[in-house]
Amino acid sequence: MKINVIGLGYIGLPTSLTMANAGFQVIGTDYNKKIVEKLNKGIVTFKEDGLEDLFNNAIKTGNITFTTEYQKVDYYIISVPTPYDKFSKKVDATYVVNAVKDVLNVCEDGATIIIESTVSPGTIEKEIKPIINKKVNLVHAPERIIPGNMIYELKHNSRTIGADSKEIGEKVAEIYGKTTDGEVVVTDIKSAEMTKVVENTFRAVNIAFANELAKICSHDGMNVYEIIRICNKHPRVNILNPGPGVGGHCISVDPWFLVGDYPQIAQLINAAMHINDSMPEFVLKRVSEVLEENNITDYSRVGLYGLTYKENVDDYRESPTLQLLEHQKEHLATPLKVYDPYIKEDIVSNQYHDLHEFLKDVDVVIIMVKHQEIIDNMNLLKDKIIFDTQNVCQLPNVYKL
Ligand code: SAJ
Repeated sequence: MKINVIGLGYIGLPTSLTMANAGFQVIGTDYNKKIVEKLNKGIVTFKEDGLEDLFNNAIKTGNITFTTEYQKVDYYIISVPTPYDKFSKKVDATYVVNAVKDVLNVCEDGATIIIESTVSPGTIEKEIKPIINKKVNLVHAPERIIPGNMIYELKHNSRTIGADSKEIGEKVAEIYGKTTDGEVVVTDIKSAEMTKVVENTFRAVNIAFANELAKICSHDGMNVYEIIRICNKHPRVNILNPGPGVGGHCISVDPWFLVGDYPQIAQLINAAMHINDSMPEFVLKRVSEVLEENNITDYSRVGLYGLTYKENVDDYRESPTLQLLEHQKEHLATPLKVYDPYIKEDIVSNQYHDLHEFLKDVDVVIIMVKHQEIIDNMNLLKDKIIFDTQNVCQLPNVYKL
């Protein structure tokens, strides 16, 4: 059985490799020539624990090839981005629609198109079904893997398969069952769409709760981490970690789909998203208080540690640091200095690529991301004023959220 995986990004690449390792014949397609060339040279295109091994094993099986062309096969897996429209907050399904159109140009009747990209409930009915001009089966199998632990989760997570017919759903479930030891649940398409968005919304709302607690505690001189630590000893309480904001292409995006589609109803979700979005500004406000307390007026010696949206990944999409810098541009003339061990190219001004150089040029360090590097090198900060948004620094001279 042949599978064509469309889109070789953060989800498509590991998915195609896992499928190949499970014994399927896989062709990975991406219209970005550079990605395909790199993969064909044996270079993995992003950093992720275990990805290189997965890649090397898949190549050894001889089951996988990479190309820019769409293929004539039995199964297609579409894993392309689904951003949201900043004004309407609704899902922008353009990439998925285009990928399906391209598949329809090459596939034969009887083929099955599995959409892994996250879409809001009803998108497949409203935007994909009207363009279907062949007898193909449409399935939604929303991806669920978490960056930082993707390879483990691909092998162990439960999967949701949404299909119009139980028979097709079961067939696709059988394929996914060969890649994961988690339960594979079959449902209808709209329910599958909804479950995925709900999962990420659940997390967004819970992070917002922790962030709001951080603001309340900060306002009234309480230690939010102490409060959460104690509350979480209750058998039915499990509060997440407050932080400098929410980034990435999932939790900071998907809940907006529900706000966009159900604006009158999704009140709690809307409030939660605004709370998370307010955190970079809150960090900036807290930092200005710290500077004032220390009689520092020169922002040019303030540095942000971390640019990625979370620890130990190289993905900086929608990252809290980028959000903070956007906000800072509007309010402060002096640009802050920035360093991240995972970002090799220059993406912002005043960016450093060496930790020691960075530390030489700053007196105040704002820990935005808890990369293992800074946890292992915390002693290098002992003479700095530290603002730790991640609660990882135990040094005496540290300020927290
Ligand atoms: N964050 C906090 N506090 C926390 C946890 C996270 O502030 O307690 C922040 C992170 O720093 C980051 C953001 O939230 O900026 C999101 O990080 P994350 O690790 O919670 O999740 P993602 O976006 O990397 O991956 C999520 C996962 N969804 C859920 O856990 C419900 C993953 O399983 C999905 O596959 C992924 O979204 C996706 O692609 O949709």
